[in-house]
Amino acid sequence: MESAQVFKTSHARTVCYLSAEYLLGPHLAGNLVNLGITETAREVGEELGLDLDAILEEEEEPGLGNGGLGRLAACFMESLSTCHIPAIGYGIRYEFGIFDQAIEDGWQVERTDNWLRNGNPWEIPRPKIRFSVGYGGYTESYRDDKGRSRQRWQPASVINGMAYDTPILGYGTANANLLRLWKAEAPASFDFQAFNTGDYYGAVYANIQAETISKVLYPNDEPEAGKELRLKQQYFFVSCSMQDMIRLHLNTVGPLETFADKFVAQLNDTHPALAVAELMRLLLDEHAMNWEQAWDITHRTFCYTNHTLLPEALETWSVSLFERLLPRHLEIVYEINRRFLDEVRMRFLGDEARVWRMSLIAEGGERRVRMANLAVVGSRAVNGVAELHSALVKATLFKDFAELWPERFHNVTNGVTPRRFMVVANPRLSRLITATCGHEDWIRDLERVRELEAHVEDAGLQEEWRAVKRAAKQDLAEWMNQATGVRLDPESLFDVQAKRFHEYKRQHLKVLHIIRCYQRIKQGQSQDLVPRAFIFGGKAAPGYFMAKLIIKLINAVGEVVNNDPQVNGWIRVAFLPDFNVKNGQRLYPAADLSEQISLAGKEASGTGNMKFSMNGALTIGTLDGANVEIREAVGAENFFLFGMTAEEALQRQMTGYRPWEIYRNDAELKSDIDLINSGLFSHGDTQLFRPLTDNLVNHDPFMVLADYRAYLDCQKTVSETYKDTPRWTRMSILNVARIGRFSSDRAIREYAAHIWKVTPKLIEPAGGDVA
Ligand code: GL4
Repeated sequence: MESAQVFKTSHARTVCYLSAEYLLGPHLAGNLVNLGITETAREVGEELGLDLDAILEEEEEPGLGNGGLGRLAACFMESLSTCHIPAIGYGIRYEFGIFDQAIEDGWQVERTDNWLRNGNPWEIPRPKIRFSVGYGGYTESYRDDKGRSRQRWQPASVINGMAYDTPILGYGTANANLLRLWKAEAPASFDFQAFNTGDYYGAVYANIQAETISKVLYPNDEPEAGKELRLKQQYFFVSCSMQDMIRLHLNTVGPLETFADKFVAQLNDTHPALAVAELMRLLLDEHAMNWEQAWDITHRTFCYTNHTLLPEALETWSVSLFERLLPRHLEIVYEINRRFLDEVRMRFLGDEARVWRMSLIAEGGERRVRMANLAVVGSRAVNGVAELHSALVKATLFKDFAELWPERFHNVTNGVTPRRFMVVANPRLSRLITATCGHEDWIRDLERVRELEAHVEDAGLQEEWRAVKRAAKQDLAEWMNQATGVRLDPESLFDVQAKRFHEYKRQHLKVLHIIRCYQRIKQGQSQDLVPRAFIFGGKAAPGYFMAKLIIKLINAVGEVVNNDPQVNGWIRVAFLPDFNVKNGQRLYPAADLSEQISLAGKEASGTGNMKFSMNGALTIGTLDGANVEIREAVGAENFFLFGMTAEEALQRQMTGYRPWEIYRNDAELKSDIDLINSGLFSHGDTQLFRPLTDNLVNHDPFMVLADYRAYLDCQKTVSETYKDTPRWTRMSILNVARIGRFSSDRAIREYAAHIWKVTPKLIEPAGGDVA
């Protein structure tokens, strides 16, 4: 309340983060850390006979996101508060977040995530903050009281959005920002006409329809777009948010002419890109501005972050669906496009092919609205999420736009919050860092973990460092045994790949490595190996057949490997079910090796790579996403690099990639794939994994086979290095010591300075004290 009051009265410039996803994770532990009262809470709990850890275990996490993109939004909200930047996070209060994953007979099974079942003590319902949102209907021209010709929208149906606020605390500060999530509801009274004519059920049904809009999160990471309800969701939250921003502005600052000075709105990917058209509509139709004025404000308000280059994740909506749902917005998009394409034509005389490529409307075949183009045209800044990704954004996806507006394109490399992913997740390591550096300031200024570097040769520190890792591995082993019955040996190398399942992330490359280890041990060639526990975690989109088959394959290989006494002392395979924020917090501290093995050019950034490294895991990875910068930061000698570069991969695709030739020419690879096809992992069923193996041999869109040999060679280096315990420990310490750049505080400060042009506003605590 203090923050809200100060931001209001001081007219502080405010960041509005618009995101369809927030993967928050449990609140309690994070809030205790940020208030500096974890130990106090523990002691008070003890006096009352309550065990704090048991209480923390109980908390149901709000899983309102799929993966990296949603978790990034959560880290950013926490860093915005920590960095004292006035901000509001806008999103959707899904009644059902990301599904809970169970594993049955090795297959992923989805269960609904009923996170609100026992209520949600963290949110504040705001019944007075409600907006109506229209859909469908038609538009019409009319003359206003000054005789000017204007356009207005008569929607066919209207629903309400109500605000639910969750305070997001910063670390060691009184600053708190709001996460404002919208819940869809029927308008106050239901259809009385239907009610009066006796259609009671029909009238209530319409209400139920309204509420479906915020019912459930679409469970696709890198989604395949096109669902009508998803477009409704997007418009719903964007419309409520824009109306709320206008309300706030009118209530505090005043005239809308200064709207873009008060607010900057960050589009988290294209999911909220409709906000560009919605703000235009509100300014033109509801606030009677002319086009030039409205466009100037809109264009100065928005900035857009691109999070993926995968073509299937680039949102487009069929013009016919768009028109049916949002007829007024389509008119506005057409007018934006008309003016924009005139600009392109003037700049590139006669280049109609370029005009065709840049248009907000894809022509030829079914006409579609291109949301990414709308986001770029409607924003004053566009950024990618890692250096490589931002370069590819300019060179490929938005090449034409970067030629037209080079100054509009930026990079801001992602980061993650050290409060959750170090202090909360790994208290032992955090204590050791604090003891070694002699202060806790690294928690708010992660660059200061670099002070560890001075102690890297200290044998005492090395010893304690190993003990910390060992204890985390012991914890995870116990948890795993409870959850899955798989026994892991804490003495073995914990080799972890945890992230959403997607072919481009190449979990199947990891599986081929496991099968190779298995065969080598069976053939008595284990001399190059070290005992390893292969640990996977991650969800597959429920409709993504290949990803689900890879999960099944992992579990199938695990069943054979874990039950074969001949290899048991060497390797184990475990699948941690229901990878989410809470389970991630168990995993990151326990990892020795972090698998970041996507095909170069495909992973925009990755953030798991940062979380593992922060917890002292060494990375085996390709030159993809933020791996490139992590390797630069921690030192090439402390990173296991393998595989093609993005450029090499592209070259090879273009000159004709023939995976079957690799398959035929590499005897070990062939025998690994053939072993899958033999039915060994499927109780004799030789067909079960065929879709996967046939695809690898014949198409291999993510070039698993091309990187197989390099990956195995690199894994050999990993094993050799692991045998040299002091060396591995030094590398681990250096990974943590040099990871400071990858704090989300740094990312937020870059956005604030270069993109948002917003300055911190420190809140002085009123009354009570903040640690
Ligand atoms: C993602 C990227 O795939 C991931 O590399 C990135 O770290 C994350 C946050 O920027 O965004 N894009 C989509 S879509 N989902 C993601 O996780």
